[in-house]
Amino acid sequence: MKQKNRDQSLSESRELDGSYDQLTDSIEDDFELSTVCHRPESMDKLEEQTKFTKKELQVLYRGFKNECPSGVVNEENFKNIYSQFFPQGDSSMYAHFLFEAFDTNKNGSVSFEDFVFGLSIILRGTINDRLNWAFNLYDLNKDGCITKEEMLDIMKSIYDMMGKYTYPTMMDDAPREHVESFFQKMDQNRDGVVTIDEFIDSCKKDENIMQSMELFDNVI
Ligand SMILES: [Ca+2]
Ligand SMILES: [Ca+2]
Ligand SMILES: [Ca+2]
Repeated sequence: MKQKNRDQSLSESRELDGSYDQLTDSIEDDFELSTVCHRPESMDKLEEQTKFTKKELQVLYRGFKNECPSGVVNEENFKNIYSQFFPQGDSSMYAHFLFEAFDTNKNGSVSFEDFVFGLSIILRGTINDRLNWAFNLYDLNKDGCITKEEMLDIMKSIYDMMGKYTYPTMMDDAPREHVESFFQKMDQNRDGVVTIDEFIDSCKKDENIMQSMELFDNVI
């Protein structure tokens, strides 16, 4: 009896919301197809290489496929997705930097693998893993050190993303001041660039940075 009721309401909801069901069904089929037929080892491998369970990877994959049915994200898709989260500002520059940090094999697209490797570090990595990832994000030309100009570009892109309402025009100097104070702290040997060792060491000494990292631990 109970079963029957459930089936009944299920079929009713199917009728009401047929298109949605079709969509989720096809995503699920897609997922099974690609796991079973195309890449049987890939999910197992990803589970080994990341800090996600297979179940979590499946959920992430479904979301990824939903946003990007082709299975890869190019920079423009990435910017579009990102702009939805920051409608009040211009997130395109920051999204560009972030895209380059996610696209680890530098082929101009972020695959599901690129995506979960990055996410695994950001959300579940050790403090050192996360700081390494952040360093790579800030090191815009990926030459192994962060210049003041690179940090300023990143900082401006973050201010742009947050929008003019959050940071009114009278605070136009804010990014530069922010960078100056960061650099004071981080460039320990005063040679004008921040190396990975200086970066990790100064971040670990900074309570604010450490606290914002712990935030992730509490959310996920
Ligand atoms: Ca890639
Ligand atoms: Ca650099
Ligand atoms: Ca230095």
